[in-house]
Formats: sequence, structure tokens, C-alpha cells
Amino acid sequence: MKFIIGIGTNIGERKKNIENAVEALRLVPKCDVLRASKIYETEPVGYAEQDNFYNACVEIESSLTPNELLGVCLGIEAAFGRIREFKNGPRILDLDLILAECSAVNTQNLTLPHPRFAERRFVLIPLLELFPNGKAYGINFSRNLLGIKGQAVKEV
Ligand code: PH2
Ligand code: MG
Ligand code: MG
Repeated sequence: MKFIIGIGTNIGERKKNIENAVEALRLVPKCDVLRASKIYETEPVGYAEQDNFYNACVEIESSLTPNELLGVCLGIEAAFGRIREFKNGPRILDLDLILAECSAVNTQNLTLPHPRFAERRFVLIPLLELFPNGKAYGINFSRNLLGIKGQAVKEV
């Protein structure tokens, strides 16, 4: 099954962090990185008093279950030294499952589509690069972009 993973970072060498995270995903068994968006510099959303983020999206093909893939993402974040201080705060690496190709997921640990992806330009712009017709796995997200104010996003 295909998945979209959103990558974010605003601590340290942001470009390197994203490149290294994509490399880490490539090394995961049963997980192929099919394509990656460009890297975007983005205004922080949710908590403003922090540095700009770098964000990107990747599409992967995996036979892992969504919950196994969540575990993979959390493991890679931990390997990068992520410390969770407060919600929406600065982070060296955030790997979020955004969409799964053929199913919605509603478990205690995971909800797909990601509950806030449609309000976030830092997710939708890289996603639009991967799906220029504004539809991913049957979800039309292009209209969501029209309703978002602010949240500057620019190519690095
Ligand atoms: N992640 C958040 C909260 N705010 N803002 C930007 N620009 N990029 C992010 O990746 C981001 C955020 C929570 O995960
Ligand atoms: Mg996140
Ligand atoms: Mg996260």
C-alpha cells in the first residue's frame, strides 16, 4: 500500500535533517521511497515563537501496516534525538503519516487521513507538487488550499 509521510524540522541543519530522514526511510525493510517533494521553508503554524521549518512530503510503498509504519516513524525521530517538549514546539525531526492509499485508519494511536493536514499549507503545497491535479488517493485537497490564510511557504 502507498502512504504519504510529511517531514518537518526546525532545529539544526534543516536541509540535512530532511535528506537524512529520507535516507533513513529508504533503509527500512519492506518500505520503498517512491518519490519525494522538494524542500520548502515554511512559517511555523500553531506556535509562532520559533524558527521557520523546512518541510517536505514523500510517497512510499510498504507492506507494513499503518501502525507498524507509525512505529518506524517514531523510531527514526528518536534516532535523530527528538525530545518532545510541548505541542507544536520546535523539533529536530517530525515524521507524520498523512495519507494511506486505500483506507482510513482510526485506532487509538493513529488517525488517517492526518486530522489536521487539510489546514496546513506546509503539508498541502508539497502534496500538490506530488499530485498536481490536487487529488491524492481519491481525496480532493486542492480546495482546502484556497481557504487558508497566511502560512507562508517557499521553495528552498
Ligand atoms: N509542525 C507542527 C506544528 N507547526 N509548522 C510548520 N511550518 N511546519 C511543521 O512541520 C509544523 C508546524 C506540528 O507537527
Ligand atoms: Mg507534525
Ligand atoms: Mg508528529
